[in-house]
Amino acid sequence: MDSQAPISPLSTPAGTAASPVRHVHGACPHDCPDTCALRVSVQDGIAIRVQADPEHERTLGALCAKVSRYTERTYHPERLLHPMKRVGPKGSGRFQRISWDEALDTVAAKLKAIAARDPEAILPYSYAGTMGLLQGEAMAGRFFNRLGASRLDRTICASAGGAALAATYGGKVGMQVQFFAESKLILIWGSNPITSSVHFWNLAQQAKRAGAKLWCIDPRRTDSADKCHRHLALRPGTDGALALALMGELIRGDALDHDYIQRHVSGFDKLKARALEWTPERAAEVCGVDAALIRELAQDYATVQPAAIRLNYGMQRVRGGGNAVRLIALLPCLTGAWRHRAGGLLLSASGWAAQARNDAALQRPELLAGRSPRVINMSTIGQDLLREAAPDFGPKVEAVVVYNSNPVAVAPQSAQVAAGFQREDLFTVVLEQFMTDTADHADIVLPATTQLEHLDLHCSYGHTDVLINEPAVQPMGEALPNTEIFRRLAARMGFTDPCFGDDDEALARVALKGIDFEQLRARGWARLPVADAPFAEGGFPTPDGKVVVDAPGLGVPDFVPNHESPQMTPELAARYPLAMISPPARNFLNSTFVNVKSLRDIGGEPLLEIAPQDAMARGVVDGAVVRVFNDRGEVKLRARVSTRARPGVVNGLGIWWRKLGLDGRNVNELTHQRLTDLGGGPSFYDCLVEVAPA
Ligand SMILES: Nc1nc2c(c(=O)[nH]1)N[C@H]1C(S)=C(S)[C@@H](COP(=O)(O)OP(=O)(O)OC[C@H]3O[C@@H](n4cnc5c(=O)[nH]c(N)nc54)[C@H](O)[C@@H]3O)O[C@H]1N2
Ligand SMILES: Nc1nc2c(c(=O)[nH]1)N[C@H]1C(S)=C(S)[C@@H](COP(=O)(O)OP(=O)(O)OC[C@H]3O[C@@H](n4cnc5c(=O)[nH]c(N)nc54)[C@H](O)[C@@H]3O)O[C@H]1N2
Ligand code: SF4
Ligand SMILES: [Mo]
Repeated sequence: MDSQAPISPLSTPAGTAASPVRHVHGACPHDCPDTCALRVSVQDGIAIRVQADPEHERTLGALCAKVSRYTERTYHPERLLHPMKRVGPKGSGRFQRISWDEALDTVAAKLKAIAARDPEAILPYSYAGTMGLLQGEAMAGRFFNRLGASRLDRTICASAGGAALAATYGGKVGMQVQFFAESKLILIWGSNPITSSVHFWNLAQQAKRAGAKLWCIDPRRTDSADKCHRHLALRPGTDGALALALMGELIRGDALDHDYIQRHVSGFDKLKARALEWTPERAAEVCGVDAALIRELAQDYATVQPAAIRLNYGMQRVRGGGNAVRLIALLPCLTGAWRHRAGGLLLSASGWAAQARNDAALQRPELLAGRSPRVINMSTIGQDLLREAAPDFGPKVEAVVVYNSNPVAVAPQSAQVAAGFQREDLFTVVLEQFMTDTADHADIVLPATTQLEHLDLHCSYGHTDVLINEPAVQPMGEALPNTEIFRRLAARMGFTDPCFGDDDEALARVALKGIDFEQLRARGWARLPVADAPFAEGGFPTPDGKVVVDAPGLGVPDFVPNHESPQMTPELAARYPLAMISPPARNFLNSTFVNVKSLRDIGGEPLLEIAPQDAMARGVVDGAVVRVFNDRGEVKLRARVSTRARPGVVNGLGIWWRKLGLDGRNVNELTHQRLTDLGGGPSFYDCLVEVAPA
């Protein structure tokens, strides 16, 4: 369908003189740590080009391939341009155009009727389709607070690691990304930056050219692993064991910074005995790697400074993800790596922006008026949509309002998620730009604007700048910003609180503290005040400024094996001997962009990488369609026999739209809804499967 003509002509009709090109400050809206500043070129009301803002240092002069083509998204022939109501069975994707009046009246009438019984039977479901402060939880937050709807625990990506950082450092804080360029040793841990953080990768390359040694710690031999000096391909979910062995080696070799530990780490003695139990040989057994490689890594980490760790969320999507992050986060505290601005660790920088964000001014928690609605974890949406009312649960979910997310594709254990969204007695509203798997299940679809059509403000979890995104063009068709949709819905619901009258500019003006809005507007971005080496002298955002080893209620961190592993479930491991991970694909962003044909063509088909010996043992040949299955279900993928997969592990790449897959499903057919040790996160990469020729 991508072959249809675009909605708006990108060229000027013959015979008319083109007006001058105007440049607009933009920000990339996507869930990516790089948060690039955009320069949008507009001519005759049409966005003709999206480029890097050359003035913004962190954008390093270039965008990724996906967002360089952002105009293809805005002018995509399949954009949703008007409200629709479903006319076929749920999931069939058969819809009919309706007016905004009919759409809003229908939604308001339904929500009012449910709220009259119990507003907690209504659930918002959103994540990071846009990371914008306005089009995220601003007007939406006000709306659901005023309604008293169930609250959503937004755990689907980063909550295990986030909780671990909070327990250890006191917040989501870390190194400033630009100083990785000066590091002499970089551990790229659970991250594939060529795919997921290409600007960080650029900095790591600068360091490499200046003589730094790069390690990649990842079960998959990624493009990034290929370009590092060393690759430690451990089994999924064994990072905690590796971290303990590294610590053990640091202690045995007395490579500790005793002064830093004494002044800035509390409770280290409690960890010492545990770490000493972990030799490289013991960890090698658990991780499935060579002990010599662990020794070499420990030796490098003990002797090379400045040493920096780029941790990413890939490694915390397993049962023990929280404990593993706590252990890894302690490493730079034991060697005093934090003394250098090019040393330490970066998992998330979003805590630096927390001081500037005024979420309460946007979301208005006081509209709850003393109510404290139940909380539903977005990572268990499958089972929760199928639950009946119960004292430990509350009312059955009767309505879901989805925005900025595609749960039918991205949430674990899709069979349950799809069954939940197919419930005939569930009323589903989806605010979307495209007809996703989730929109297919809606009763009412409401068309949302893209980043070129609305105002927004952005913080970053990879750097410490804040950005503005000015609307570059008029909304396409009848699409509206999320803010405006919730504003109009509020009016239909009879919510008369004055805050529902705030326009987007009014929201933008209260969203950030300590940032001059006019200056932000003029320049496009502003820098938060963060020290170059923030923890050189301790001063972590914990109550006493020290790093925490023995966290209240959590104890001392330890290695925690996977939910599905030979240690925990030997019987299951015998039937399903392969561990499946499903990391992001380079040309998609989660399930976003799967419908952009030029990007999908690069991805080809949903692939399963399988190691040659595992393929041979199963009669699987390269290029064949295989069944990948476990007790939860089955999905068909195209096998790629490749040493990118280590023995015993298969890699199912990208989050494909189910309907664009080989059999109307994707890898989340196989994942489960058990949660991580900390933060209640999903354990997508903690999943045993078997593979057979289809
Ligand atoms: N192009 C692109 N960019 C993206 C995304 C995308 O989908 N596409 N997604 C965005 C999002 S939502 C996020 S959260 C970020 C970060 O997203 P992440 O999920 O951190 O993505 P990656 O950088 O691909 O890192 C994941 C890496 O962890 C590896 N891995 C899997 N299990 C384990 C394990 O148990 N231990 C270790 N050590 N490694 C493991 C995988 O093989 C993979 O290479 O990226 C963002 N950027
Ligand atoms: N198997 C497996 N599953 C995973 C992961 C994995 O690695 N493996 N990764 C997980 C991770 S890290 C994450 S973050 C989640 C991501 O999950 P989601 O946040 O749901 O991400 P997307 O799939 O990108 O879906 C976002 C949707 O928001 C829409 N959108 C974008 N901007 C707007 C807007 O302004 N208004 C409205 N109304 N809609 C908008 C887009 O069109 C898109 O369909 O997936 C998780 N699922
Ligand atoms: S997806 Fe990431 S790399 Fe690409 S433009 Fe957005 S912020 Fe930059
Ligand atoms: Mo994510």
